[in-house]
Parts: sequence; C-alpha cells; structure tokens
Amino acid sequence: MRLPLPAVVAGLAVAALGAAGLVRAAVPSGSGGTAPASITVTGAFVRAPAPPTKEAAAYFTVHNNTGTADRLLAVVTGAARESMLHEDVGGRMVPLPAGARVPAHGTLVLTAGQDHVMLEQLNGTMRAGQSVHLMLTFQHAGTVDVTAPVIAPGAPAPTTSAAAGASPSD
Ligand SMILES: [Cu+2]
Repeated sequence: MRLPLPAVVAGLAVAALGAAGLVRAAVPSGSGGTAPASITVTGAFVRAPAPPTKEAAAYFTVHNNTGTADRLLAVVTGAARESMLHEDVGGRMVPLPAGARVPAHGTLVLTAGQDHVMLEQLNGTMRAGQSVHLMLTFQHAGTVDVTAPVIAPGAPAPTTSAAAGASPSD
C-alpha cells in the first residue's frame, strides 16, 4: 500500500505552489525567492475626480528596504487608459518621464502638492468606496501590485502622516 503516498505528496506540492502564486502578487517579482521584499508600498489611495475635472490622482509611499537606490518607472492601472507620474511644481504639473527616485533605505512619498500619479481617460465612473489596482514598475525591484481604495474628492488624505511615520529601521 505504498502507491498512494507519492500521489498525495505531489498533490500537496501543487497546492503549495498555488498558494505561493497567489501571494506573489503582493511581492516584487524582481526580488526572487524568499528574500524580504526589497520594495514595500504603504498608504496607497486614489482621489476620485472632482467635477468638472476628469482626472483622478493616485498617492502612496514607497519604502526601499535595500542599500541601493531604485526608481519608480511607471504605474499602470486598469482603471484608466493613461497613467503618468507627475510632479507638482508650484501648482503646475510637470511629467516625470524618467520616473521618480527611491533613495537607498529611504522613501518616495507621493502626496498632494508634490508627486502623484495622474489617472486620465478613466474606464468608467470612479467613486469613493471602490478600489483600484495599481501595478508599479521599478528599475531594480521589478513590479509591485498595490490595491488602492478610492476616496471622495474632498475627503482627507489617509496618508497625511506617512512621511512622519516613515522609519529607516523598517
Ligand atoms: Cu498631475
């Protein structure tokens, strides 16, 4: 009666792989293996457009857990046909075609009045209470998937204290 055993073991192995595949979405694909995530993203949210504007903006804080500077190159979402990294320079939007730097053991904070991801040509109506999937691409860390709740145009930003709360010991 030894035949069934290998079959059971093989089944378990497949189940474990399946679970790893699900979890992988939250981990940078570039880090590989069981190493701690080289990049983590916290406090993500999307501000719904304030009529008559039709653009939404995404904000989050990127933590670089490595000793090498990285760069956020692009953000893609199914919620909009165009998403661009912008810098707010005295109220004027300046595109960041080369991305935004994430210092070694440091943070990149996207927040109102500074850097943000502009979401243009939205696919459908965006309302508070929904959530938006963002795929961030980094120069070294690869891609990181983030789920960002949508907040109303006038609602307070949930990441106001993100910069103050960021700790290099993380
Ligand atoms: Cu903008």
